[in-house]
Amino acid sequence: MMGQKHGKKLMGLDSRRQAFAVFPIRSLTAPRKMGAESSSGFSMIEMAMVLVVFSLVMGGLLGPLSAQYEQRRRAKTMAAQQEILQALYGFAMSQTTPRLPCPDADGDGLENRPCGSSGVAVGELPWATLGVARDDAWGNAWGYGVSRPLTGAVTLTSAGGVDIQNADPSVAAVNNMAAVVISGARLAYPLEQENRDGDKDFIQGDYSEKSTHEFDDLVVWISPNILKDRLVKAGKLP
Ligand SMILES: [Ca+2]
Ligand SMILES: [Ca+2]
Repeated sequence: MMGQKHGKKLMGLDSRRQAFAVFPIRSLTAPRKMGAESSSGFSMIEMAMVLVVFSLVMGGLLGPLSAQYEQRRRAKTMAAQQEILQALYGFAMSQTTPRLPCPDADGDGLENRPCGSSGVAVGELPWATLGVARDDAWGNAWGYGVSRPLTGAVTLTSAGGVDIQNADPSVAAVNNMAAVVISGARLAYPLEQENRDGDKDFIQGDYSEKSTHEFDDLVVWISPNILKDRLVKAGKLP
């Protein structure tokens, strides 16, 4: 009897164990599968929401961020242009006969002289001759125009020949300048063609994205009056 009871008990245990042995497999796999499905379903909704929020945030951030980078490039380029002007004044003072350098005509950064005696010589800035940055912040070579007579000698009676109109036609042009240095900046707009056509006329202006008035070139120049003043102060002109 005992043995039978014990045997039944054992059998009962075995069957419970079997039941447990089966149940955990079902109970652990089945609910997990459900959980996995529901959590992956939730994740997809969540992901979609995250993506929407992300794109909204990035859309809102990228515009100002790229504008900020662009602003930094413009500031860097304007600072480089001020250095170039100082280098041009320094170059003029350092010559036995004070003069401005000719443009670089073959891309080696050195002036190609002589470059004529009348009108305006146009080319790239002789950055290596001057010892300044080779490019603007966008990697463009600097454009350079110089009044040819001033590449021979600057005297107290020298006048320049570089004419710089304003992108805003209501603003007066600056005519008869000694030299001009141009950064094409980020884009080449139709208005800016005047800065690349190789003649004595150039165009400056405020940054503009206004349709048909787009302009982003950065243009600086040397007035012959300031050049002469510097040369007198340096004792190079009487
Ligand atoms: Ca431009
Ligand atoms: Ca022109």
